[in-house]
Amino acid sequence: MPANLTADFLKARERFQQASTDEEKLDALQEMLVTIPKHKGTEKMCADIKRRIAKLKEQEQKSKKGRSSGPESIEREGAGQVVLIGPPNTGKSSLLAYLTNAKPNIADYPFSSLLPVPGMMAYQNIAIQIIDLPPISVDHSESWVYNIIRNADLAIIVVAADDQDNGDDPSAAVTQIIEQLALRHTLLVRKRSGETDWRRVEVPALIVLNKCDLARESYVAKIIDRLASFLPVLPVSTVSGMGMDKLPEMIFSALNILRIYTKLPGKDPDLAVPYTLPIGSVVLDAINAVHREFAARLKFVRIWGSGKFDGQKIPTDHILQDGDIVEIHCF
Ligand SMILES: Nc1nc2c(ncn2[C@@H]2O[C@H](COP(=O)(O)OP(=O)(O)OP(=O)(O)O)[C@@H](O)[C@H]2O)c(=O)[nH]1
Ligand SMILES: [Mg+2]
Repeated sequence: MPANLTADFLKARERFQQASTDEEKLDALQEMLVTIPKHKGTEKMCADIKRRIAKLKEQEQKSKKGRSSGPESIEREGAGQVVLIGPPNTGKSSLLAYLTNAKPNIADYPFSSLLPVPGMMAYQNIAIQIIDLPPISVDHSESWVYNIIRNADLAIIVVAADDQDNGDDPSAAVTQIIEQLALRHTLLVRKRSGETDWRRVEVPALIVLNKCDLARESYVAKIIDRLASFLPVLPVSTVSGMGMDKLPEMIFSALNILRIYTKLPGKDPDLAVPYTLPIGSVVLDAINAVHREFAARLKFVRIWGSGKFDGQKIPTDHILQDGDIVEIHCF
């Protein structure tokens, strides 16, 4: 049976044949698997592509295990992972130092950060991880920077308002960052659409316009207007502190998470340590977060929260709200 291969498939196969690294090969093979017409005549080819993908993934896993995690890999901590990205010298490291106890290198020359620096930001009763990254520029960025961004829960593009008299427009810098990431199949979005595939990821993002202490109010207002057409934007200054009190709340709400508390029957809930789950999570997600085994041994769940459910038994597909308290009864 003729395979009727599409132009997209042939392009991907050519890319595979010319690939020099395993990463490039894997990328091309995955594209081949998506674009190959699925019918009886291509079954063998599909199986062959899948076998090659599995082999490359296995090799990748093995080499990852053998390698001790390098300085550019950051272990996830807290209720969410937020990355600070942007052009050189805009105040990314200064923001990290302001929001957390971390001590990144801050300097008045560009490209002063070479490695990621994590810190923990306290927000009410949770901690959110903030990672300061080296700057992104067209001809100077390393691939691990993009990998960290792809895996983040939220990206903050940091641009600066200090160049008002040179006609330098921060929205041009924002466009460039968005494009640089799009080239690497990483889309910065207001809200995830869920329309992604194995290669394309969506990362929710905000813009922080820093160094507003150095700019005229009218200039800041004009730039904010422009930036707001891309993503939500907040004007700040890490020197005067302007706007900085609003940033933690903005980060928390952009993370799209809710806090759930648990209690033992007859006892008060522990309100100091919430579980955090994505908005839209149901009671079963909370049960699994507390203990994987509880779902199998579940008798019933009572919930307190939003004023109307005090102590009521609820089904496991009940949608949770921020601040709900659940009491799990097991056999
Ligand atoms: N006036 C003013 N200066 C700032 C502000 N934020 C940071 N700076 C200064 O700007 C310079 C660059 O700050 P960094 O925090 O190192 O900037 P960065 O974006 O991390 O720089 P790279 O890592 O090189 O990309 C330093 O001299 C800071 O003191 C601000 O809000 N206002
Ligand atoms: Mg820096």
